[in-house]
Amino acid sequence: RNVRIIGVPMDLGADRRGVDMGPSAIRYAGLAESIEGLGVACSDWGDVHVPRPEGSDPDAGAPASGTAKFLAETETVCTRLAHEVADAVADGDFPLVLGGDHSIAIGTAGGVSRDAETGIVWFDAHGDFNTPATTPSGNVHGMGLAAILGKGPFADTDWAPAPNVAEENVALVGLRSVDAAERPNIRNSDVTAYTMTDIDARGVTEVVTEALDVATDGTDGVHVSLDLDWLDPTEAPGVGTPERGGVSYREAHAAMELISERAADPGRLASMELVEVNPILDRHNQTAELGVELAASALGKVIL
Ligand code: DIR
Ligand code: MN
Ligand code: MN
Ligand code: MN
Repeated sequence: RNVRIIGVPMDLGADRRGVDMGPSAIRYAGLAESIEGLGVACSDWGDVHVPRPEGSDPDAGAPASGTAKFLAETETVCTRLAHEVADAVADGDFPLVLGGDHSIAIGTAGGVSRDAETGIVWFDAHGDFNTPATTPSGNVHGMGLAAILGKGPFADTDWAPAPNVAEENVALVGLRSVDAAERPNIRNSDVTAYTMTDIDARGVTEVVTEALDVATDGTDGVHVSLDLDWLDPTEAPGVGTPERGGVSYREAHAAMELISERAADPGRLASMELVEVNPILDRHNQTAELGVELAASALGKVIL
């Protein structure tokens, strides 16, 4: 399968500026060359157009209760991205989406699940399970998974809930920062959530194997959503909301190698996205380079 790179220079869903440069930073770190080095064909389809925050109204499109900043623009961007991703899948390509803040996952998940039952493994320090009623920040990047699953006011929109993603097929991996009001949103859902404590106790191999079982059970394919703040900030300093106590370099690679094993089973890995890379906050593009390495591992890089 041909890998199709789609950039989304989106920063409207997060407070820290600079994450819009994530796609450039990841390309600069050698993504296409690295994939081609695996013997996998790769084409770069450029960036989805994203409006600038200057000149945009942060409150436009916000639901009556609570807040969700730049929701009108987020809808526009995610609708465009969903179209691009669905086109890639229809053409038989593998969509590899580069963020941008994590709100873009609403578009990726919508596109990849348009005509296929899709499981999701969501690697993140955060739950991204806030709704406009529970968000402490108003930032949509903290609501992406709730939107994909049609929680709260997202249920009534035609763009946010992913068409073919069942909660039972969603696993979160690596949680260590969940807001007090967000917690019941996760608890009262049918997603499976693995915290860093689970990884401490059971090891990354067992946890990720189980997460993949959740995401592949009865589905046509799996979407891997990789928020780089899943890793410890010592490895991935270039993110907007670093949280101490994340997975190590070795653990992250082990997880991606497990994903690649599932990809050997044709069609199981449906799509992947790398999000929240912020080169302004980074050290010498270290986080983008790490993202490239992890994508290569997920796509089948082997040592021997
Ligand atoms: C926080 C931060 N839970 C919020 N979320 C982040 O604003 O909703 N998600 N950073 O990746
Ligand atoms: Mn089209
Ligand atoms: Mn996230
Ligand atoms: Mn996060």
